[in-house]
Amino acid sequence: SDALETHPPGSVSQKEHIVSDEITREQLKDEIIAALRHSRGVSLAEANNEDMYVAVSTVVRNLLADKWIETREDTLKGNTKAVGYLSAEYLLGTQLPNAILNSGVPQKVEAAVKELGFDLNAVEDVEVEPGLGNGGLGRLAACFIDSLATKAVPAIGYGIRYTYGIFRQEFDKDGNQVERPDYWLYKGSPWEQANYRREQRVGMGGVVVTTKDGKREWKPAWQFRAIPYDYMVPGYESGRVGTLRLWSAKAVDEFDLLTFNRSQYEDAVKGQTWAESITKVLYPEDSTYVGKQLRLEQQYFFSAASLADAISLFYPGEEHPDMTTFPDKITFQLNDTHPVIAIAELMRLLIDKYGYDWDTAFSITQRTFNYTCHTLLPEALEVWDAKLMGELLPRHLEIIEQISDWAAHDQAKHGASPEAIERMRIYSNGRVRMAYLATMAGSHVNGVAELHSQLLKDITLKDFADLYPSKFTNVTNGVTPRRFMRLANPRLSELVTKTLGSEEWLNDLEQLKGLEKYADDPQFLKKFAEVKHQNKVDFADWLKRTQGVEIDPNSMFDTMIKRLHEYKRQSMKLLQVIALYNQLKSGQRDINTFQARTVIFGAKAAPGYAMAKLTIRLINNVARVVNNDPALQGKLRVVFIENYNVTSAQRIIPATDLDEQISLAGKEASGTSNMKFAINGAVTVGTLDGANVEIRERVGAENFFLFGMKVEDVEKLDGNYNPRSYYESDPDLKGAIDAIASGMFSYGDPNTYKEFTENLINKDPFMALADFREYMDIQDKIEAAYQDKQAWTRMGVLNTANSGFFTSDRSIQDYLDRVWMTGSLPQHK
Ligand code: T68
Repeated sequence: SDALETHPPGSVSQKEHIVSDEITREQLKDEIIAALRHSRGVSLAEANNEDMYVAVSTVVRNLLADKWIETREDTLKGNTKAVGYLSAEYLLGTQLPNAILNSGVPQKVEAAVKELGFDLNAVEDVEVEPGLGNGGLGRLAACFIDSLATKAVPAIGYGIRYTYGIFRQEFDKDGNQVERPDYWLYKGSPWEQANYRREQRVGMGGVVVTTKDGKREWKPAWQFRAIPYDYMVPGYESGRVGTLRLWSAKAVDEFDLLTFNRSQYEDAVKGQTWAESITKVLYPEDSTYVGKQLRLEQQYFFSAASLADAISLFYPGEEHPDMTTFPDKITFQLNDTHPVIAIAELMRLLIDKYGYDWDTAFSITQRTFNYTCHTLLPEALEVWDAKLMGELLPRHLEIIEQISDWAAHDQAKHGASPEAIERMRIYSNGRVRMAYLATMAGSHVNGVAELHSQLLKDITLKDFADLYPSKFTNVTNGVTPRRFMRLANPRLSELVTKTLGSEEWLNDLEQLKGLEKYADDPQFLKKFAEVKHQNKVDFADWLKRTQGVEIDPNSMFDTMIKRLHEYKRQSMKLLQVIALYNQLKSGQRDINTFQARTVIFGAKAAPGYAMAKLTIRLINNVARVVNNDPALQGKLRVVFIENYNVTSAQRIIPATDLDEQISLAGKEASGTSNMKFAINGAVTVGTLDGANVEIRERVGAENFFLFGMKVEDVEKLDGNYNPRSYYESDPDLKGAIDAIASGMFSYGDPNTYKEFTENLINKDPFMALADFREYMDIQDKIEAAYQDKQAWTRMGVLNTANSGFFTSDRSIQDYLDRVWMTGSLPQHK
């Protein structure tokens, strides 16, 4: 009945169905040629890679269309409670390779493209990835919708279709990060489909009035159109295709028509632009809260549109739906606090629109929502200025005030002290605390790794956990092995499949355990090492091609890829590199016996985060100095991948020997690249932080290089930490910091990095100096271990074999069992 019956842009097939499993290679070729002609207006002879990219994408979409429609129909039957995943970010990565893999006929597609005279890799390279997220949180959402589809869970991912995704990073001649707009849609996207029949209206501003019958009614000052753009989310071998629905803002036409006369024409056009500005750009801050009005507008815009969509999907055409059944039809997962305003919106709809009393409305709301927290940093918690919220969403603020009072009451009933109740206030002193709102007005709260969930209970949300212990649970993050193993590392995937005898491990990742028995098989180790080497050669070629940098595939690839943040401690890694450099230069370390290393960084910094940007500049300049010093004979190299994103992660991870996960204990909620590296057979050097703890437990302490303070040590040191004492007592550390301060990496200018060095010596908020010595020492152990190539490879094998737990399929199963209390649709193969 609803949506999506229109053909995708450029659709060519007038046939009823293309049944993917039955299609032949010849038919595929015909379809592709037809798509070239009809959607691109070119013949096969004229077509370039871009034409081919669009044509193949169109044909693959067509292959998936029936399953998409069928999955939607089965979801809406309502026999199995659906999942609504609410996330302001989805860091999807490229779509074509994943869609081909999940089309059911990947070999036929590959063969067809080849026989048409094209190189599929080159065709795939045309795609610009939608960078609709900052980092871990957005990528997690993308892994989760992949796993939901693969596990045949009826689900809709809801989010925002930003016109500009995360900025494209360039380095200027001084090594500074320059942010360029990411207009990823400049050539359109064959993967999205505007779905006008499911358009919604979202209001903002205005006033609340009391009606004659004593009800409160919100009169918004203005309205926006919310246009959904739908993306297929093909499951791996599940016969299911889920939906990602991203909202785009547009002006309401009527208003334009009203103002459309000669004098007001300009104003009307302005209104249009202004409306569209809501979904214009992704905020590039990944870990500090910015209380910008536009951000709250984005949050409310997509939350309100998504709720309205869900209600109209499950109660089509009903003016007075029985909303007491809503939580049995769909459960909403709040990905961090960004969509938490949805709680107040559902309350508003239930009370003001559908006429429920407060208690009934609150009970429905509580049963509908669950909340995932992704941080421990206090500065990341969203606390909205009540005045701002009241101007934008006056009725919602009223409702939140009421929830806040209800919460205080309920806490008292549960025996909380007046002081505790004060600390737990959702709304006080002109501030609205979104994490507290989510905790009180939803059923479950979860952290994203065991340690993180424990710290949430012990510190961040302690008062709540003491009162409502059963609300709190853990769901350790996971990553999709389809993208991060099968697509990113085809060589290792093939070796695993041959060794295990089937491809079942790809949706039952614990089967990797079967590799353990080959950990001492020299033949297998040789093949495993060969895979890694080939991946390194490929990566070196790619780096040469794209950045003009040459690296040696025989050196150890030592990688740190993640957002740039002081708590993650890229600075500590850099100090180690400089200390190494000093030792090699002074002869304290023998260049002849030194294990050649390529240190690979990839990181974007929030544009307003000065220290992070200064660190980027320094890394680039250390690279310049080190890489051009002939005394090192090329044995130590530093490379900074420009514009690190999902696409480059897929190239770097399979080529890495050593993975750096060196955050200060208690700061990284989970980390997810650590999981991707382990699955791909890299060895981790890391602190006991986030999911590192669980990775180490599973892969074995002897296959993980642990160093640094534990959470308890950090707590003890807090308050009387004196970084200068470490600086003064450790010659390597002093030498590294002094080298920076001397101007060695700034053409002799001692001022360029003054803030960097002074900050470390005097403040060092994330205690890099305290962990430096242990970090240097563990790096020596790593260097020694790497000399025994077979032993090193064995460690890699045991990492791969024991990382099956870290599939996002398992995370989703945990959510199903512990949070959502729902299951799967029958799989339709
Ligand atoms: C990350 N958080 C955690 N936040 O840092 C990481 N924040 O430990 C964890 O593995 C990952 O989430 C998945 O759980 C983020 O990535 C953001 O990107 C973000 C964006 C906007 C506002 C706040």
